[in-house]
Amino acid sequence: GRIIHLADYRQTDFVLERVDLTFELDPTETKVEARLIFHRREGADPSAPLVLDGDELVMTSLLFDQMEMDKARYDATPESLTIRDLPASEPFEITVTTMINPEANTQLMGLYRANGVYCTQCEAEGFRRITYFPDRPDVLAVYTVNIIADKASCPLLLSNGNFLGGAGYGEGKHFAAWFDPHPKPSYLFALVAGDLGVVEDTFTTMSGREVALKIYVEHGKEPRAAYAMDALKRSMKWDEEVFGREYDLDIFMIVAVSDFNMGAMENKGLNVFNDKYVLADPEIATDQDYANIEAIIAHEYFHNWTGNRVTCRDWFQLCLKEGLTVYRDHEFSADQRSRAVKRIAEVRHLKSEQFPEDAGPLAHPVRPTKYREINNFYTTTVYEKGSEVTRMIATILGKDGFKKGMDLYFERHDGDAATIEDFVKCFEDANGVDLSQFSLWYNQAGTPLVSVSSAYDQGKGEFTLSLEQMIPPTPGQSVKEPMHIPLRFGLLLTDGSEANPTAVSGADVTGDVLHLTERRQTVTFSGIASRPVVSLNRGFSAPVNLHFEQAAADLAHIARHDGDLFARWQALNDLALPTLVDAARKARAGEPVETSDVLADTLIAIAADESLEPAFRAQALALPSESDIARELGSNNDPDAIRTGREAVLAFVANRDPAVFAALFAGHRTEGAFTPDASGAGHRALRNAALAYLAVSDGTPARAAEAFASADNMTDLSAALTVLAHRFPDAPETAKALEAFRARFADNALVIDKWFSIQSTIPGDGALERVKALMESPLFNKANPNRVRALVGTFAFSNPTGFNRADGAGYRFLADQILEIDPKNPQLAARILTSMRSWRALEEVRSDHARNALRAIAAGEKLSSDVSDIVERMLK
Ligand code: HT7
Ligand code: ZN
Repeated sequence: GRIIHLADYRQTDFVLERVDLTFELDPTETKVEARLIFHRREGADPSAPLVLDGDELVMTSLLFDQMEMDKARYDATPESLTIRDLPASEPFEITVTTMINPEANTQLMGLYRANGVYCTQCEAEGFRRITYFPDRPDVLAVYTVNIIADKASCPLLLSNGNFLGGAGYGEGKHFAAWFDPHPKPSYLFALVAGDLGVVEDTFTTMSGREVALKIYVEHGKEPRAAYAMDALKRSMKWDEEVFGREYDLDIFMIVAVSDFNMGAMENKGLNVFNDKYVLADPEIATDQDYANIEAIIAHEYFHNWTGNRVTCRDWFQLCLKEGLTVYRDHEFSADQRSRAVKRIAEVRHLKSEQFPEDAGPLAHPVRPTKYREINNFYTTTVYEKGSEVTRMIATILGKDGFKKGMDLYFERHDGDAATIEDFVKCFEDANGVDLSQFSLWYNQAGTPLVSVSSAYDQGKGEFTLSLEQMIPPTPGQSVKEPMHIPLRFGLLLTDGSEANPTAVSGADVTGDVLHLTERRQTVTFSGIASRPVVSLNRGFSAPVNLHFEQAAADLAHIARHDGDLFARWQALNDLALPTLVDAARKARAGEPVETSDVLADTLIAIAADESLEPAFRAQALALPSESDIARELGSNNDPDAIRTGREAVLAFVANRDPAVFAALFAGHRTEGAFTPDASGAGHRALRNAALAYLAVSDGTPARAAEAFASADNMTDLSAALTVLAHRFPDAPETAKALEAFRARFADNALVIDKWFSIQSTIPGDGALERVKALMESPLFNKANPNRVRALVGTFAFSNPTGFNRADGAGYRFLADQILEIDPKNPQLAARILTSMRSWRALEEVRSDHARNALRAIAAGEKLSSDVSDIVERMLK
């Protein structure tokens, strides 16, 4: 495929006024008739042809103003339809008919049929697989949709907007008509048809309109949609209260489907979800599943304003809707749960997913300037770093300033296809500020490194911070400008209170935010009576790496006393990382690992502190992961040594005071009926974190086996099974528990995915053989993306020692899988392949094997543009 450049953007020559679609659904021969009314844009070249996009299309008829079109006036290929000699100004009508095969659509883009349900996925460029169309987000039109289908197998016929009516239609068929009054781009089109059960409710908006809410799921699974419905109503209310945004149709529908490439899709009025993010009850869903459902339901709903009412001018602007909407769903979850705990989870995720992407061959700016395959830009950089950039705008402008900017954005751009420049300008205009330096966050890739040192002058009562920023080179960007980095901070005194400097010089400091804007800055705080401990980048106000050699005692002080709970967790993390990095180095050199009393004692003190919320204590107990350690090491990584070192530190903590863990395990059992709220989840998280440590100090599977046997919810059941499988893979108790779990949930694919994931992440050399054996299980289905992600994806992404086997067998296995998946589902293949994004940071033996595996993929025949784009960037 060719490379698309942001700089080449230009408007279309034709304006699309209306779209009328008629679908005659059939599993293998669906007929799509599209009536499109266009006029030439004022000022456009009067001789320019109309060029419509297609993808694997077969055209059976083409009419111009309802008359068969002269063959000399058009060219149709599967990839495009070009029509010449069109009117200079007056509107005209094109009616194009295509035939498509939903059964054969294994890519899951466009119209497909899986499990007997017809369903569409059009973002980013799926609509062109349905009909010829100007398939780009800046073409907005009003749609009418008619659906004709077999009445028995498809009693349900859904599309965007409001229901117009329906009736019988010949023998055994019926039809339904839908009208969406809101102009929309084609990527937000949706159609669903099939036989599904429904859960219904209503929501009364702030202006008093009643909206019908419907969630469609497989028959019999209706009770499992109750939590999603609850989350939806809370999302609708929150968007009214916090952003002043009201829903704008009479009906809002969600459909859960079992075959889906991503989490969910925000089609106007008709969101389509991966059923994994809808279905839940205590027997099948973990607390994490509930939290994910809440977040994704909110995310897709929030897109109604940030994405749908205000959409993107082109796909380079993807972060305009995604970064902003992730920020909104993060804020929603923070308001629904514990803000600090939510922030810790976000930062953990950002560091473990986005930071590696930004440090490797796939690094790209939050707003890229070129792409080959847009599907490959639905990345953690666009989503999560995009959200962090939005969060920084809120940090810089304050809550009210941010609100003013958002209000102006909705007022100015409702109904528009906007750009990042439009967005930033709203914050500038609403607040009278200049955000041009800040905008570098959208354009410069790479995680900034901020190096810090401090000095205290007792005589002068002055404390100085010296800061230096460096943005590492990334593909295509070797030289970078200094950025505007907002750092929240506090100066902690020995008694835990905060110093209030009488004066500050050397940087802009507003409230508790220090604005680092130059390459190097020295900031002096006056009137400081005793040496303070700096708590820097509180709340992770800026997505940067900090290099600040703070004494272990200072970090322990922050961990125990900071008023900001997030800062306490961060200090613990900063305390643990050097110990773990050193342990990995020692293990690599075959030397004994040194442990740390301060670390163990601080961890245990926080875990045992009953004044702190349990969810926070559970987060505190989770040591930085093997991939966190790998990232800190940076290069020449040996995953086995990293694990050996980490295991030694973990064993030291586990054996330091097992009675504390035993007390936590015993004291935090949740009794009575399960509730998926944050408080209950916190108790379970703390109890299960304690169980993981106890398994190490016990050295036997008895306690975990007992926990497995007595668990009365999926959170506890899967936690116990994980401890058994990961700590005692060969124990008979483990075999028994795995078999009991399989037998109990064999008819529930979503739960079996947990069974696959738990086993695919058992560390060590045996993992690959285990994964291969599981792929032979009758419960595995390589045509289903959730199954493939749960087994193959989880193995490659989350089993560092098993996947990165020194003999390279893990990489060769992945290469074979990618080549097998690619012809059927290129998006899925490309995404799983990104698990190798940090291959260059591996030690030489492994990186040689990894390179060879990547080359084997690159040499594959008929690679999709998705996979070839990723593999070529990784090898560059
Ligand atoms: N906007 C959606 C992104 C998306 C997608 C979803 C399902 C399948 C294919 C997809 N391609 C892009 C999801 C979201 O961010 O809300
Ligand atoms: Zn989104």
